[in-house]
Amino acid sequence: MIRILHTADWHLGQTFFGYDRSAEHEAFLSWLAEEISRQEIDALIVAGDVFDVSNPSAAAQSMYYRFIYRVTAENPNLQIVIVAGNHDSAARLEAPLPLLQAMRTEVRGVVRKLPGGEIDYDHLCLELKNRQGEVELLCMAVPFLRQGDYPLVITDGNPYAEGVRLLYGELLERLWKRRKPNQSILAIGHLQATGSEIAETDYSERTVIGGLECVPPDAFGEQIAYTALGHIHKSQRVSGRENVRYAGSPLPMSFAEKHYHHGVVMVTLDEGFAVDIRRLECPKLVPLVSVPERGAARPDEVLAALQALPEPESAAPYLEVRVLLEEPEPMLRREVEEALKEKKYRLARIVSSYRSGEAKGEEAEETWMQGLQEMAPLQVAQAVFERTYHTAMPTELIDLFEEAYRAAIHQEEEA
Ligand SMILES: [Mn+2]
Repeated sequence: MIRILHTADWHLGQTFFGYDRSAEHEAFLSWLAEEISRQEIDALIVAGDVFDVSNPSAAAQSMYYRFIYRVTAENPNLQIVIVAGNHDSAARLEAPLPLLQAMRTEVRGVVRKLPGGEIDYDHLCLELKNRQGEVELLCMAVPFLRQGDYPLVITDGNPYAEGVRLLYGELLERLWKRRKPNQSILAIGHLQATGSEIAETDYSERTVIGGLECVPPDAFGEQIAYTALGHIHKSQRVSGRENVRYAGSPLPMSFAEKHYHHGVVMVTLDEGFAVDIRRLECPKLVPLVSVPERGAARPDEVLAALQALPEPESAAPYLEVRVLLEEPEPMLRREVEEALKEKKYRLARIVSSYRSGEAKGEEAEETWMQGLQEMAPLQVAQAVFERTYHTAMPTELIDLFEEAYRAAIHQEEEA
């Protein structure tokens, strides 16, 4: 028997609308350290996006190393496997590997190539030991895959999805060959699986438009006892499969995630199967509050609701204010701040929606334009196109836009 904790998307160093979150990250890591000891965890699996940005601050890095040192010192048999996510710098995350290996911690960020140019599959295969010190878990530690990281597949379909499927297939074949009957197989990945549920107004997951970069869940073969995924912040099973999961982020990354249950997944594996899978919910240190609770309201209603906000019981909540406006109101922010002056709330953002000028009659009552913050980049481009040319954006342009968007995001991540 071997027991793992699956977590992902820590986004250490993230600020929330300018507010420092280190207290929340510290609280999560200290809760996680306690759970690792209490639940007698053999291996901690971190499925990518350890840091929020590719060049994390000294404070964020220090928090990360202190955590690894603490849990491996407190639990002399604990093993850790970390893969890089799209927010991490693959090379930077791997740089301290020689030191981390001394603490039974493996990191995979870069997909290495053999001298002949073939993918070094063996480097992505790891062995994890049970309490008795025997290898019981064979692990494919796959980081977020960029172009060139996965095998090239000539296909009419989606070369990314097919390449990723082939890569996991190759790894599974290798592991299955050397597997002993009592050993289980674990897959790790940082990707978007087809059919996974994301928050519609949330772009922190950097969901690529149009579902082009989705990986079908059958890429993870039936012989895999458990697939530990990262990237999507909402904890979920993939396509109803109990043993293919996103752990979800431990902290809400946006207001769209405020109703999620944030936590980690504990999995017990035995004789080739995940015999017990349960979620451990992590404590929420700072609440997220929206005024009004749903939708948006007129300025006078919003200001009255702000004045009526109860005193928070613990840490000052992050507050989102959503207003419906007839026309721009330059004094609005001042008035909102004034209403909150005596209150222990952290104003994160004011989202304004305007009545759409073109809508007429009854329709006008219901038609409000979304604020820019609520829209995906493609939606913004489509709206401008429609307004300018009075016709929908043609598919070729949508494709070009998506390509340009991906290139821009990629450059930003490489930077
Ligand atoms: Mn990610």
